[in-house]
Amino acid sequence: MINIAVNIQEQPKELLLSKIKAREAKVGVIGLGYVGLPLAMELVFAGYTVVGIDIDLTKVESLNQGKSHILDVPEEHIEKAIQRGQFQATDDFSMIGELDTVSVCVPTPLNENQEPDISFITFTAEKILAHMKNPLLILLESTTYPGTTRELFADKFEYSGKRVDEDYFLCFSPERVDPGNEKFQTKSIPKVIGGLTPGSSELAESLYSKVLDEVVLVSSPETAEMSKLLENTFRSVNIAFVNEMALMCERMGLDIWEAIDAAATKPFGFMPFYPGPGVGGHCIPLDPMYLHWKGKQNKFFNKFIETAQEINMNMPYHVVNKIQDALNTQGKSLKDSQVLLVGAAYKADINDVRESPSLDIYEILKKQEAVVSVLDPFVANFRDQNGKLVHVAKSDMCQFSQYDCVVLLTKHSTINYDELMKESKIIVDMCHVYKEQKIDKVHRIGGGC
Ligand code: SAJ
Repeated sequence: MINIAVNIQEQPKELLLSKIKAREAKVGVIGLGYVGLPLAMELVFAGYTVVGIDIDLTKVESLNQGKSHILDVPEEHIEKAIQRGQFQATDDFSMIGELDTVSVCVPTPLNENQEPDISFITFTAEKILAHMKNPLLILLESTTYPGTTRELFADKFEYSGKRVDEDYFLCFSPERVDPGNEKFQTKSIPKVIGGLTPGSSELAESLYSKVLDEVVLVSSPETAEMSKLLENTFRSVNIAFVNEMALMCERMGLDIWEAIDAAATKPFGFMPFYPGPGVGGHCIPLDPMYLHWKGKQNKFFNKFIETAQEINMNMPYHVVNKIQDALNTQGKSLKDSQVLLVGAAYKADINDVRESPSLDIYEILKKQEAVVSVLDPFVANFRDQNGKLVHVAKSDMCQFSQYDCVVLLTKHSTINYDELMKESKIIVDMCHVYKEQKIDKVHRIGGGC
């Protein structure tokens, strides 16, 4: 009996499982951005001691001073975690040697050819391989194409002599963080987990079920990778669909917004999406291209993704055409006209400008020699395509009447739209602020006018 007991205890999975259950496992999070930092705090709240690892020393130092660079993570959470000795940030990857589990939350951008850039994942996998000591549970969270977890982790680890279920356990568990979403934060969003082996799934479920409200196990890392891309490609395609419907309604003199609201009264079989100036953010413009790329590797050309990407990427040009048409009604051209863009952020009430269509519209207008200003209560500045810093005005410093055209791009809740309506000469409304259908000076996307 003793021998059997000794054997069970020596099994890497059992050992790790008991550490996780006892909250004795030392857990790590690599990448302390809008995904990694909230996850690190949830692991702390669940009673674990967390090491946060990031390549950005400025971020590391500010975190260790108890500061937060993520709007959704209050500073007092970080301060308390540090005071209790439950959290430390570092740029020293050798700390991986002390860990029992590590969640990888690094960026997966596109390169200049609109193809996956997996350099951050590759870099992190190499660091883990170089520094890991104990049997390590690895959870890749970064949105990526099906096959990444197996190809960039498992294959590399096995080739170097590491054995799954002995030296490491491996899962893909897609991040589903929606920055600024007060209703759904990290803890309350169901977490999909696809393990390389049953042991990997069991360990990941054991850890995350203590941290998050709901865990959803699937049969493989590839299924988990695919599920995340399916979610966001669904969104991209439907946004493109409604953008094209908006252009059609403009051509037909119909009001797309009224049509959507009417369709949305159907209690089943319909889900409203809304036209806009284009698709921004770190997910929707990028994730479908990961799937498109992997499809091509399998000789499958996904026309839906390509068409959606084309429609969404053309919306900024449509906005500039609407501005041009609006100025024409006053006998003006774009050149030398004073144009104010209201909203630099890619969606309301956040400060994120990544892939924001507002920045594309800014560049197109500059090329047409318009005089462009930008207003955004949440964004202080951004860099233009040449890397030049563009200062952004705050709403209370803006005289709307001084502009030939005011363009509403992001529906921030803190802007005084009544004052804007009163003072502006012409308005191009891309985010349905003014619902009235017939106001001469308001030009709406998908509007009846
Ligand atoms: N957009 C439209 N019309 C719509 C919805 C969005 O034009 O009907 C535009 C937005 O203005 C924005 C872009 O699309 O520019 C993306 O908007 P989003 O609401 O999808 O917000 P994101 O980019 O923050 O997407 C995240 C995603 N979360 C993750 O990937 C973990 C996405 O899966 C969520 O569905 C989304 O948040 C959400 O629902 O808020």
